Amino acid sequence: MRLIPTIPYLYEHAAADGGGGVATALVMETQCPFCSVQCKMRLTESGDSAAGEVQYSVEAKPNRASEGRLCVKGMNAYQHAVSEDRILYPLVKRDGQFERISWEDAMALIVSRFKQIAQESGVDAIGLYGGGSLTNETAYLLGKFARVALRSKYIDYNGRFCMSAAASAGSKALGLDRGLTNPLSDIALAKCIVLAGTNVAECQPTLMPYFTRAKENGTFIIVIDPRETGTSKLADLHLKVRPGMDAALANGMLRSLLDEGLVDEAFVRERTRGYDTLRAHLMEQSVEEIAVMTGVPADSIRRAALTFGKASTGMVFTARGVEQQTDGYMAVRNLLNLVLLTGKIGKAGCGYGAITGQGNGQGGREHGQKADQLPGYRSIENPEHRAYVADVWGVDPNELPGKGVSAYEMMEKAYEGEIRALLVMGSNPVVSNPNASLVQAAMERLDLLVVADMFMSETARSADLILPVTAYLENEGTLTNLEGRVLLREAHRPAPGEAKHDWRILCDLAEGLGRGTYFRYEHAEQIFEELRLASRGGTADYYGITYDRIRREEGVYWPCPDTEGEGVGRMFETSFAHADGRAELIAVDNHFPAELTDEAYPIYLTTGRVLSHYLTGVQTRRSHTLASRDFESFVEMHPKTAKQYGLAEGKLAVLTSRRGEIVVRCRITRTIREDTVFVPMHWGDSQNVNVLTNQALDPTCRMPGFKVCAVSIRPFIANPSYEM
Ligand SMILES: Nc1nc2c(c(=O)[nH]1)N[C@H]1C(S)=C(S)[C@@H](COP(=O)(O)OP(=O)(O)OC[C@H]3O[C@@H](n4cnc5c(=O)[nH]c(N)nc54)[C@H](O)[C@@H]3O)O[C@H]1N2
Ligand SMILES: Nc1nc2c(c(=O)[nH]1)N[C@H]1C(S)=C(S)[C@@H](COP(=O)(O)OP(=O)(O)OC[C@H]3O[C@@H](n4cnc5c(=O)[nH]c(N)nc54)[C@H](O)[C@@H]3O)O[C@H]1N2
Ligand code: SF4
Ligand SMILES: [Mo]
Repeated sequence: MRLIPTIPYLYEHAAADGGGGVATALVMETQCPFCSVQCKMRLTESGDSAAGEVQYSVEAKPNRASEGRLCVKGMNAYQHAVSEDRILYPLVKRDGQFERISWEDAMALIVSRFKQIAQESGVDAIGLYGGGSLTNETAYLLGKFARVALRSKYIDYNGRFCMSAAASAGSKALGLDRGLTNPLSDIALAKCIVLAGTNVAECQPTLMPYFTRAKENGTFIIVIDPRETGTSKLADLHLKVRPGMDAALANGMLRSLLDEGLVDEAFVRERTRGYDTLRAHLMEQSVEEIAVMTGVPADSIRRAALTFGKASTGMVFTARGVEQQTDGYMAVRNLLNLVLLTGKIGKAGCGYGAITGQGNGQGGREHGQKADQLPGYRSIENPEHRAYVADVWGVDPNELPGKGVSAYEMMEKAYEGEIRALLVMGSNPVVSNPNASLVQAAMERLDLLVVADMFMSETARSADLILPVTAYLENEGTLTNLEGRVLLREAHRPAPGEAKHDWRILCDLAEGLGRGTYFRYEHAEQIFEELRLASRGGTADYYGITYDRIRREEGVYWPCPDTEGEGVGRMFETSFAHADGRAELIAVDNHFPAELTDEAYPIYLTTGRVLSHYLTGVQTRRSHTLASRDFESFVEMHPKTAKQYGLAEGKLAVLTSRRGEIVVRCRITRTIREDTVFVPMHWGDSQNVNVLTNQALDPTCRMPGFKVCAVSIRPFIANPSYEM
């Protein structure tokens, strides 16, 4: 790997030290750019940059969540940031080729095209698409930019595919959505833990010791997953559910609780509403029928329910396995029913956690880059909320647009021509959206696609303009980890080439659009100061949090309405966040996936992650250490399934769904259900699994059903002797 050409400040250091080739070091206290744990680390860059000899060393730094651990992604996260693949200058596409363009010309071009498109088709013809890797400051500013600079209603972000089911379920059931309702330290106190559709071992590896510690204390761990994973190795009981059937499985568990008299009547009476309806609904459920639907034996369903119900303390965690379903909202609600009926929330060792995904998956969903949201988790449809935020922004509330549509629906609008220009900041939608072929076509049809990224992602390739942005080592800002703890990521490395901070790009564009007076910031902290005010009094209240306080306290939990008071670690100890203080129970039907298997497409496909790669792989594939661990995609398949379709370990398989086909290599393992195959999501082009996935959305939260669609499988080369 070659490093980006030269790092001027190292020259300066060398010269100051007496010049020519003297070794210097830059020590960076930073945090990992990848998952929601946000592990802290110290990165040291040393050597002689003049001679092109630069070395890096990484040390984990203790902080409360990671306790001084780093996983393999964190250890190697510097590699992509310093790689020569970084885009260093703005690029414009002319005659199908990218050419260097100055920032001034790039901005002038975007502004004139935005103005022209708005004039011809209205402001809603311009869309914005954000991401959960962006800092709170940028995410906040992106929302403000859409509503104040462009005044377009079309803004959404990749968190729609990530957090929307759990977020809407938490908001409706508990009155507030904060990923974990407890501090991580509560895990060791839980006597029974349900891990539903979450693969912590590969996705938040530095959290595993919390669960192993619990296990050492005798905690009973129940894993719900169609596959065996690093996480299921912890399980005392593994329910290998048929993909998409978690809501039904939870009904089986709830009915068993009722049958055994394990409902916490006092808690249900005093702290919830809706029990009578739920009870009547559960009395109509049959555990035997549910066993057939879900593929989980009735005995196992009862055992899981009894163990959880009888345990003195317990926690339920969900992640994308349960949530990325066309009934993801309801599936999470039913697992929340389990928590609430047993009274296991708001006490030490009791609670619910939706394990957040992206680095700022939590903060990114709170401050306005979602179609229907204003800062502080306020609603763009609520007149009081609009008035409050408009006042902070100094605009007339009537100027603020209404709510737009969800991420995939924006892609459909681009395909249909209603959205004509799109600015993508912090996402690679061509690989991460369902039904990716339509999304690719939508990008091609846009009159103007602007992508702000560090790399030439699959989406950037289709862009008319690419704007180079700073990476985590260069861009200061706050991120909120999976516990709801707001952390400050300091930045020490100068931007390479002409890369700019995301927020700076938004300010410059606003200036060009004649709305610069609302976007005058010199540094990230000024944006955070405004965010504090804009979130004040909202459910995600950051008012009491300041950069200085975060530095002093190593992170502060929200809600934190007061600069003196503590943030809240364990939530709902005495009341829930609804006006009446109660949590809401709800009757949930036994939903089936939007697409069932049939003769033509006889196998379920589920998708997810592996340890060494991150999301669409744009960053991790540019790290030689990580890329070499898994250099291509694969399909995980049971030996019986492989035999049935003429496949074997290492052979290439063609997977076909109603939407398209991909070619991936077989990994044969007994650890997956026979009716299901698994393909990771980290590769694009001919290995992009989202070419296969179904665009059907959850009716409540608009989450796509990434975790189940129907496919057929065949060998890539029918005669095995020809295979490479
Ligand atoms: N290494 C790595 N870590 C990551 C990421 C990454 O890309 N790579 N991404 C980050 C992000 S943004 C996210 S959102 C999180 C995701 O974290 P997770 O949600 O834990 O990860 P996934 O692998 O998508 O899915 C989890 C499990 O769900 C199972 N599953 C599939 N279908 C079903 C089903 O129908 N029901 C149930 N109960 N389980 C099912 C899969 O087999 C898988 O083991 O990880 C974060 N951490
Ligand atoms: N089939 C299937 N599809 C899925 C999922 C699944 O489980 N299965 N999971 C879904 C989930 S949970 C998620 S979160 C999405 C994620 O999907 P994407 O949003 O597409 O994920 P990333 O690969 O993180 O893309 C981020 C892009 O932004 C760039 N980037 C990183 N940091 C910054 C920054 O600070 N500023 C800017 N401007 N750019 C930056 C990266 O280089 C990269 O190109 O995928 C979803 N898609
Ligand atoms: S990927 Fe997640 S667990 Fe691994 S070092 Fe980064 S923040 Fe920590
Ligand atoms: Mo995610």
